Amino acid sequence: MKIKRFSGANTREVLQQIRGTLGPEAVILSNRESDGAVEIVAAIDFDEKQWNETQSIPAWPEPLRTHPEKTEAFQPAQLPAQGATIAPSQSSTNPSPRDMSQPLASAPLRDELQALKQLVERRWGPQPVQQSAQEALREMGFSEEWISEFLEQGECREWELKLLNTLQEKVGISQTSLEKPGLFVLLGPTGSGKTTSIAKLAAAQVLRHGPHSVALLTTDTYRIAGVEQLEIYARILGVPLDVIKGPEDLLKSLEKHRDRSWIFIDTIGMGPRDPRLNEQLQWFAALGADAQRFLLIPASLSGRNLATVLQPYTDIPLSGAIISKIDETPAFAAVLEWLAAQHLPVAWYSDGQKVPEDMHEAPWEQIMNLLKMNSALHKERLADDPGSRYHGTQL
Ligand SMILES: Nc1nc2c(ncn2[C@@H]2O[C@H](COP(=O)(O)OP(=O)(O)OP(=O)(O)O)[C@@H](O)[C@H]2O)c(=O)[nH]1
Ligand SMILES: [Mg+2]
Repeated sequence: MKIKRFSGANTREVLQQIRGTLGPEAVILSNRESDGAVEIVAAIDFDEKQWNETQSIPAWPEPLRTHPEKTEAFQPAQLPAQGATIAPSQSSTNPSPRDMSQPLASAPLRDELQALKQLVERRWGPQPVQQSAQEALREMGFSEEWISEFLEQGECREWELKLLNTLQEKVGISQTSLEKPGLFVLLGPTGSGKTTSIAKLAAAQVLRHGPHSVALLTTDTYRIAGVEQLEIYARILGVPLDVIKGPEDLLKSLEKHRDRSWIFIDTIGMGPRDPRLNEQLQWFAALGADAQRFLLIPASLSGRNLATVLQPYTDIPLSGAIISKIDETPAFAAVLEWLAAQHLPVAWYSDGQKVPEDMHEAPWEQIMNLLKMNSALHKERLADDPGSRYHGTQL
């Protein structure tokens, strides 16, 4: 057994000396503070029997200063791991044999070691993972309330995978596919991209099945150039366009085009308080399961705007949402939160004005990539490598 006394300005320094001299297996036999210095007696190859024989020798007698092998008697402590609480302390003013009923470490020493421990945890513990997840989710546009609920649900290390699963489960993907013929109605706030999206969807079907499979209808009779915009697309695609002024027109047109497999209906965008909006929504609600209604949601909508503007559309049955203009916003998670609350799945998303290439199907892996790529955390990467911009699956 080798016993040695070490001293230094503070516990940390002395522990380092002990580790350096005796190694990590050393045990601490005693410690005390004297004249602002810390003294610790430590041993290696500790022999309890041999040690107990020294118990008759009074602790910290004067000769001990010159014979460090002989020291006070008490249970030895293993050299603590970095930051762990260590063995006992003795009063420097009244050296006496240690009272075994007293706590092993003095309050200042305990505090110092506790502070050390916390420092280590802050730097290398689990907290940074949680923090970086929190920051990334904020950058994506999730609300504070949503983030805390999400992070409370357990382990944060795999948070991206957990987010993907959560979105898949709470929002989901619309079962609608352009593969199957149908009547597709696009609804949504003013300027959300309804007409452009109709053009994109119709163009994709014309390219696949030819112009005879497609017809376009529009209710946009109020706005100057409302019809003209779609007329231009209809002419380019070589498909018919009917203007609908009421429910009778709608039924007549549907009858007229019953041999066409894909019918797309563009609707007029109106403010949420416009009474005509409800009237129009009722026309399409009346079509029941014969029609598939999709809500266009600009990716940049958030907060109270989002809830107010979209509220009128929550009263009719919808098949899914189209998130538009994803290219225009760095953070669109607010839209995903709203969709989750409404249990409304995503059908497509658009990320540009080009017809038809800027409309995409929406598997969640792609939406997750867009969330990450758009968020500020990824802007730097984008700047370094513009080619890394993600392009989704085209229609
Ligand atoms: N950047 C970007 N612009 C888009 C996208 N989709 C549509 N736009 C543009 O947004 C503007 C409005 O699009 P429209 O298709 O006319 O929108 P709307 O919903 O039909 O508008 P109203 O009929 O007035 O209600 C046009 O300039 C489109 O080119 C998109 O995904 N990204
Ligand atoms: Mg329009």
